[in-house]
Amino acid sequence: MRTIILAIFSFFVVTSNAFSDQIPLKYQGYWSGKSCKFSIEQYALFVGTNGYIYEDDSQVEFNFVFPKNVENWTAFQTSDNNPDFNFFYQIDRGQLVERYPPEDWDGSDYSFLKNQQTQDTIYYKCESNDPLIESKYGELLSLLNSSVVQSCRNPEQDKCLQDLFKFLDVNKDKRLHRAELNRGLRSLSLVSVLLGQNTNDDLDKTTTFGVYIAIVPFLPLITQTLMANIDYDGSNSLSIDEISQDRNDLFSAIVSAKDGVIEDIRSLPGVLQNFAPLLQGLGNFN
Ligand SMILES: [Ca+2]
Ligand SMILES: [Ca+2]
Repeated sequence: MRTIILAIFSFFVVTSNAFSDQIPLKYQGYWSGKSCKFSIEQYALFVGTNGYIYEDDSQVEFNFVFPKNVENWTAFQTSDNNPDFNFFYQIDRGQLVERYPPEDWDGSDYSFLKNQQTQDTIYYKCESNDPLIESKYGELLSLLNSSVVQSCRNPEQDKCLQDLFKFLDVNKDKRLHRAELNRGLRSLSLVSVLLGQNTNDDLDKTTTFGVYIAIVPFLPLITQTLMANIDYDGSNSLSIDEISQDRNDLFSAIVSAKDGVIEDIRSLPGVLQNFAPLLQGLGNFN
């Protein structure tokens, strides 16, 4: 199971291999227009320790980022240096200023940071997350606020596993129950789908959510397989000892379960290409 958990989180490691430090605390939190109500402002930005999620009336955008200081601004660079997501931030009188480079930017001329050529976006700091954003992305927001991504980008596998366990163990009873495993898989799927749309310009947020909602019914099948093979003491829950054991015999069971799931998923839209290799990884890592 340790290798399975790591296979799942190698997904994060792969997408985040260029991380440096965490995003500075002053940027972390929930930002929007003055009223802080998404229904009024129609745009919102949540910044966590290692990534952000942005939503407006037409799109939703998620990225793991690593921050870089450039002339009193903080660049949120994505691990693949995607030029579509080159945003620069600064705090000015308590407000968050977001600036982006001019079109056809060469990637090295930072003069636009001094001489503004594009329209800045201004965000106000909100005391709490908008309930609408919280209900849609709550699991993702807690993942962004947890230490999981930071730990799992390092080769220290024990720390990754422990932090992942803590993140999954919502009621803190040191046992993972089915609902907690389902929640973990839902977070992972949402990350997978949101990152998948970054390489596909044709997707709007309705399509993205359609894909996510299509995945969700498959997740309990994966949970069921994990539980059936790893709950060694029959407690109907997983302890950290149980998920820390390497048992080759469980791989054959998982391979047969995920083959069925992948077959079903292949009939879904192409954005799931991110998700299928992840499931395949469950059988390939050992
Ligand atoms: Ca628990
Ligand atoms: Ca157990």
